[in-house]
Amino acid sequence: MLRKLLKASMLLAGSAFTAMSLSAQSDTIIITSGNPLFTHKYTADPAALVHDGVFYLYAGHDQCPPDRERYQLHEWLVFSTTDMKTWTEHPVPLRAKDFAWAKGDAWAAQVIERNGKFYWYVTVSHADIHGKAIGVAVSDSPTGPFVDARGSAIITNDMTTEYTKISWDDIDPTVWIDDDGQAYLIWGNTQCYYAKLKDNMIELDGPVMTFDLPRFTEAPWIHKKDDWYYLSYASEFPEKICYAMSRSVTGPWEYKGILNEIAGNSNTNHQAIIQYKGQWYFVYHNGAVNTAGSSYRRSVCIDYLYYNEDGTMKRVVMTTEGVDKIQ
Ligand code: FUB
Repeated sequence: MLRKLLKASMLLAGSAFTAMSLSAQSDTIIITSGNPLFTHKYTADPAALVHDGVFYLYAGHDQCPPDRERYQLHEWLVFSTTDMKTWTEHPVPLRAKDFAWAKGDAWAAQVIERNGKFYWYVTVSHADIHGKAIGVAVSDSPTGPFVDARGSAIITNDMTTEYTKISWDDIDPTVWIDDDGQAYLIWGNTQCYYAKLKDNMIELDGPVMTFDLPRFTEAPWIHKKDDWYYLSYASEFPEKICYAMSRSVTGPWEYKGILNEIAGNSNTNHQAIIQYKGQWYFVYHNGAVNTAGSSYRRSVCIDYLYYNEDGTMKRVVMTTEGVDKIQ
């Protein structure tokens, strides 16, 4: 670790945007000063993982050129911290082109660990089957490098046409391993889908099923606290984050309302929720970095998440100060 730190170059948040199009070749230390976290490149669609006492943040890299207004992401990024202020950006761990069957679009994704391996479920566009698809990559390390675990998509658009004819409904995977060891893949746009995963984490173990969630747009995320399961998701457009609660990961889900309001200057508002060192964190993105931030040039932010005594969640207060340094 010490050698890595010595090798790393220092990059202060708030520095010029010249590194935006560069890929990290070695570990880079970034001292963050608030929200948005990073100002040297655009980061979107956060996912979070805590492993061996380290907080890992995964994000898509928004690379939309100045003369375009569209989602343009070719790779995913990984950052880690142990104090919530000093972040290490690791070399790019995975690109859309690492899936030979995909034609691009590094959309939302999530990493989960099982039996010492790290599985990264990603959204991409399929090269041969019209529409978005979900792939899964694997690594022995949370920072990669990751490789395609199957050589094919685990979910394709033609598997869900009975629910909706749109081509972008098979996006935004989240994965949950329940207390009995059963893993679930949950995803969707317009319709929220779920399916059991086999123990190998790279094959479905049953049919595609659906959750009924009011005004569901996309970005499902499952977490659990005490005996409650929480399914948070992006709702309507521009997106707020809403959530539902259940005693079981397969529902039924009871809608509980808005968790986070529309995030500044971005139509999307893609959340991850995780506990680290005793504190709950709400990770999301907005379009508020520098003067060029927008719905297609997004930036990850982190704020605190608090619960009420009955287990419901308090509405998130989005801040520019962000969260405090911890030991
Ligand atoms: O980044 C592309 C798409 O925008 C994601 O897949 C959605 O969740 C939305 O944030």
